[in-house]
Amino acid sequence: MVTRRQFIGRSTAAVLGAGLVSRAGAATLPEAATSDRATLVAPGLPPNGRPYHPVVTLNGWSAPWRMRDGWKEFHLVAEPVTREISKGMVAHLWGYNGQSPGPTIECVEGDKVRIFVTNRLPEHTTIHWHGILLPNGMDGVGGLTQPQIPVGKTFVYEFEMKKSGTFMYHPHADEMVQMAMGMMGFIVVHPRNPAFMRVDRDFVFLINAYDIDPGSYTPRINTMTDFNLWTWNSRAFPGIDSLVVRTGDRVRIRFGNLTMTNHPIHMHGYDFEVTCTDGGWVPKSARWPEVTVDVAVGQMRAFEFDAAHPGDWAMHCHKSHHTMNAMGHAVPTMIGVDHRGIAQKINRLIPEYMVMGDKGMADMGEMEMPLPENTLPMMTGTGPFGPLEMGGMFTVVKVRDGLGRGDYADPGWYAHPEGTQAYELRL
Ligand SMILES: [Cu+2]
Repeated sequence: MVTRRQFIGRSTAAVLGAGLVSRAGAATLPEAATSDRATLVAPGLPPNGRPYHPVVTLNGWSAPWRMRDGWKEFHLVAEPVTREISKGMVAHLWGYNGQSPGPTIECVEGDKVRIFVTNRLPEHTTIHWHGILLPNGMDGVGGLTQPQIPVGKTFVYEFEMKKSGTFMYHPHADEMVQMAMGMMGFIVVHPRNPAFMRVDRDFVFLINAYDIDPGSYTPRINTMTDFNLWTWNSRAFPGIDSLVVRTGDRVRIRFGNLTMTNHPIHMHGYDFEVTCTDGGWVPKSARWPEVTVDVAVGQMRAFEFDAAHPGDWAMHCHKSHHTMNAMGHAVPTMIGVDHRGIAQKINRLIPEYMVMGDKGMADMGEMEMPLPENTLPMMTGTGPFGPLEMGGMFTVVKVRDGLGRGDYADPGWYAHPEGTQAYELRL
């Protein structure tokens, strides 16, 4: 775990050391902090400007800013990045400031923001600020509201954050390619009144998907629906951070969908209400209880609950193919097929041949078969009771008594109180 101070210190050194900021540019360009890792950075309080309660980006971090003449200045660098999708697999993506997604931008309603966007991609780009109310010329649609940002150039976006809420940023230039390559980031505009919609823990992530053939590193950018890696913040289970929560906390979980299909996000153990969309806060009178919230392509949702029930509560996309990692979808169903005779014959020719899938696919979760280079097992992850048989868009909300206020460290597995767990009937 790296503190924000260490983080900024190290990244400043890295940026200056690499000579990325010219002497002339340094006078006007704020530093572009960069990260080469996929670990959660526990939030720190804002060092200046209006006060707010920061969000926690799963497997990510928030961008530092510079205050100058009443403007909050951020610097995003669009560039090729390397992202670890989960242990055992890395992807060559495009992103911002060293990672995909880019750093979360946090600011406060009423802030004037100036965002410098430097293009270090091999082709032009722009950034669109999804859901933000702003002057038309700041909307970032290449060709429509501005010229594309050429390779090597920096453009400046300036606007006032007129309303608080849940937003995101992504290119509006060669969009299919650039989003398939991982270019996106989260924006949170906090309410001017810190007591409004106040929560104790506020988690954010973007829903994305990649199609990366086993043994390769770069996504297939022309894939429309048949992706093989279903990710949150470009991470697949078991690489996705747990959401660590203290019993009694008011919790908000915000997510946006930049894939090519909808995702019904389901959390166990609680009912909750959607309190915010990318259109704004949902009035109390318009909310209803849910345990699954569907998020369509290009939508954002935030739901809230009071963490009254300790435990390890699964949270996942309810499309069961989205809780699997790389797999072939054209494999025949083997359930019920009697292949005893044929297996013996094949074994004479190929001694390693195994019969699989005739009773279901659960054995895939246990078996440690050799995999091709740079891919993830279809079903993986181990819990206190054995294989979880999951992958992709799955993680655990860990609700625990007595955690510290800013403590997001993994508390381990839940210890079930006696008499509260399913048990085997022994006659
Ligand atoms: Cu899904």
